[in-house]
Amino acid sequence: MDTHLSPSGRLVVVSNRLPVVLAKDVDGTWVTRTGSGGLVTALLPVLRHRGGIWIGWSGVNEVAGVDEALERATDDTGYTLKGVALNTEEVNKFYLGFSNEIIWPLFHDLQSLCNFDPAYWRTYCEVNRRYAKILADNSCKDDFIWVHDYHLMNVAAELRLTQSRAHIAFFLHIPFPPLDIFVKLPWRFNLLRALLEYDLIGFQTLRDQRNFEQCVRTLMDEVCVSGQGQVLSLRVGDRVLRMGSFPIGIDSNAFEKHAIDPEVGAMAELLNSQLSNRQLILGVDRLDYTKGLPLRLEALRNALQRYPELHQRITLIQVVIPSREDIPQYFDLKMRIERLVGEINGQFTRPGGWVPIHYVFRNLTRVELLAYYRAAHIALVTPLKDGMNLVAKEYCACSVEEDSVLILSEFAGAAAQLQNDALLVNPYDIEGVADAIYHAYNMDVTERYARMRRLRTTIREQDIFWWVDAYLRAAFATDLSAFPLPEDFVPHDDFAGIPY
Ligand code: ADQ
Repeated sequence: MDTHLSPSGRLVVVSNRLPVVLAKDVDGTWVTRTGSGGLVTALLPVLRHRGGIWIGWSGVNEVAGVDEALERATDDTGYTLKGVALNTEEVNKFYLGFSNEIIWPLFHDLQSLCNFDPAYWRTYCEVNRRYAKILADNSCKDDFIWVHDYHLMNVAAELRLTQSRAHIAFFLHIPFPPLDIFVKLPWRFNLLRALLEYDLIGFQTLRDQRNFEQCVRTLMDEVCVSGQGQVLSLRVGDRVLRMGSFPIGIDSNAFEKHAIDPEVGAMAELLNSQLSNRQLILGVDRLDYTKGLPLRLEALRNALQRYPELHQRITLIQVVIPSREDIPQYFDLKMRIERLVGEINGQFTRPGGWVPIHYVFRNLTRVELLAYYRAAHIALVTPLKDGMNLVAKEYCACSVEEDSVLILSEFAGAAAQLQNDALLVNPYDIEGVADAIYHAYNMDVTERYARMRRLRTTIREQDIFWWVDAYLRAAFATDLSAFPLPEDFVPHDDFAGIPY
């Protein structure tokens, strides 16, 4: 998988957070637990094999004892963890401020929610400089440096100021917005110039890549884009860099294997028996305005109004994972969701019997999450915009009976790969989503099998290990024609509802 790295080169990963969670033991010493996300699963084996470093914020404000705890966590692993210290003000202005009150809404096409506070930008630059300094002190020119996500877009530019010539690549996990939206950013030129200091810029989808390309072509005279395929070449003065789209996958095998655990199976069976043979519709989302939860609930209400035969035959279990509740917008969103759930349940519940929406607001254990995935007959994944959306892929991987249906927003990155076999919907179209619910409910089992089998095959073939491999190949390949466009690619200005 990692044969593309230069022979002596280590892998240096840089992300906002380290891949471990720190907590205090009863005696006050720090203990660490390895995170469980797909990125961690994919990159830790490469780090173990090649050696390397993961640089990121520890997630705690204290510094005493943290370095020692991180050293203990990687004693015999062959790689090291390097913490970046952030104080409370930096967390507020860099993380909650610039990253989550500006870039997050703007890049999800919700510019009216942005708070373009100039102080946020200054702290973002300072914190990115700190990451770059730690990177400069801990890497050498043969290393392959891989920076992740929107919190750290300035790191390459800051690193170049230290005269570093290391190979430095970037992957954006969230969407890249269209030109008309991107230009609202007061620091649009600074940010584009900073991104162009990377050697490879990776996006989730061709659509994100094309948005970036249009911004660069329109706003930066000195940039020349060339190439035909999925990985393009950009010349900026005497520098040449690359950009490409690499849809992130999941550790599909691990999900499939865990989904057939007896404990998961028993819980899934219990869930279904409690729903008395109704079809279970599942939503699992972090509390976030990009996930389209109020519109999804309105769509369910619309389906129940227009298709009375669905009464008592379907139940929506909507799981909302608590997130950023101390931010007023998120707290308001939670209130809105809870009011809607109350209204819809008030409208349709039959006392002593059917309740159309079961609302769960808490973190789930892994067994619970997998049991919900496995038990559900239909998944409703309807974000207004999403870089990829891993829940859609995890749901399919866990649908081991292969008789379930995925309803997916055409504005989720995952739709580029799953569009042929999911039921694609526009999340803003309440009647359209309601029709998709009705369609999914009535879909016969032969069609369900055929669609879900193909979805699972795609997800299995393009898993997280395939993604790491494709990214590293694009970084080091000498011949970019090895990256042709997909056969169903839609030409540049042709929007046919297909999310490239
Ligand atoms: P993320 O929020 O990191 O987003 P997303 O794709 O939204 O990832 O998936 C959510 C993840 O949370 C899933 O992996 C799911 O299993 C997990 N999860 C669900 N319930 C949980 C729980 N109770 N506790 C802990 N984890 C839970 C960013 C972008 C996405 C992109 C990903 C990956 O915003 O668009 O898909 O990165 O690139």
